[in-house]
Amino acid sequence: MTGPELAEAGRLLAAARRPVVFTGAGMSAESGVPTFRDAQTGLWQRYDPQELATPAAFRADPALVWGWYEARRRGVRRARPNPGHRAVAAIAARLPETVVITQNVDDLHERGGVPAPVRLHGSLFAPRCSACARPAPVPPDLPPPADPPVPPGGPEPHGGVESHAPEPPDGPLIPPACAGCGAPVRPGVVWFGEALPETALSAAVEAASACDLLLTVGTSALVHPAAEIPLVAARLGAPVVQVNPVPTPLDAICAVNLRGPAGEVLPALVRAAWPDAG
Ligand code: BJW
Ligand code: ZN
Repeated sequence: MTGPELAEAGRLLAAARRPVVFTGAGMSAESGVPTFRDAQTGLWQRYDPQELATPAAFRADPALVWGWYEARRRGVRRARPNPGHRAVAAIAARLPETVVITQNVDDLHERGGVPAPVRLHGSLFAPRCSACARPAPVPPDLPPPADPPVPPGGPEPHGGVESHAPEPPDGPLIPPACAGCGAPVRPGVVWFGEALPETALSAAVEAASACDLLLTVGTSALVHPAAEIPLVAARLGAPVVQVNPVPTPLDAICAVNLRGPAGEVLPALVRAAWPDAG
């Protein structure tokens, strides 16, 4: 990331009234939540998505799949929003028409100060019946550490993972039964081959069509139809600014590519847009 690129992105953000912030797994990487496709650390380097993230995988081995998602949910509960999540919340506070669209299934945007992001791929915290779709309670677990309050204008708390009381070991876990029909409860996420939630997808397309800036953060832009959201904005003339340490298929349509981690680049971008703020 160079000074002129940051200055240009800051100028675009300061001029925007209806920005969209479109996020992927890289947004939460500095909170300790693994991405999917990064070399060394990505989940799909260690696990086969066909065995864990498809409806057929759940039918074949519900305990394997449920146990894997419960372990990930516990990991997310221990994680804290990082300065990038706080910076997205600062943008939304400054520009009330901001729409945050996320592919992430964690709850770090909410805990970072964005109350209702548009969720394209569901949530680890919304289990439902695999047969009748009745919402099911999130299994009880130990309370997470409280997120520290952000002092107005004060230093931003750092993200990261905190350890706390002992938890069940990772591994297969028989899913609870639906209170309505008795079928196994499944994670409330969108698996390969499943349709995205219609309301969320329409809201995302509508926001991307109407935005005057799209900021894409921490996504490889390989998974469709989500990856088309920045393309919709670009096609209709909105500038696209990308935050990612490495190139992606979106590079070519971006007005500015800010190479670097979200937890550092986004706070710098907010400072570049509004030098007088906090
Ligand atoms: C940092 C950083 C830091 C690191 N700071 N950055 C068109 C073409 C080809 C295929 C298809 C197509 N249309 C549909 C398909 C099929 C398929 C698909 O896209 N496959 C491709 C992978 C080939 N899509 C689907 O199946 C979708 N459904 C569908 O199309 O349904 C059709 C249908 C219609 C009607 C009826 C029925 C069906 C569903 C896709 C669901 C995706 N689900 C997952 C799992 C969710 C649950 C779970 O968590 O387990 O969603 S897959 C996974 O990928 C997850 C993510 O949301 C998604 C996107 O990944 P993301 O966020 O981009 O992460 P990474 O790891 O790929 O990238 C991280 C990036 O961060 C990298 O670039 C790093 O450099 C960067 N980074 N550190 C900033 N600190
Ligand atoms: Zn049911």
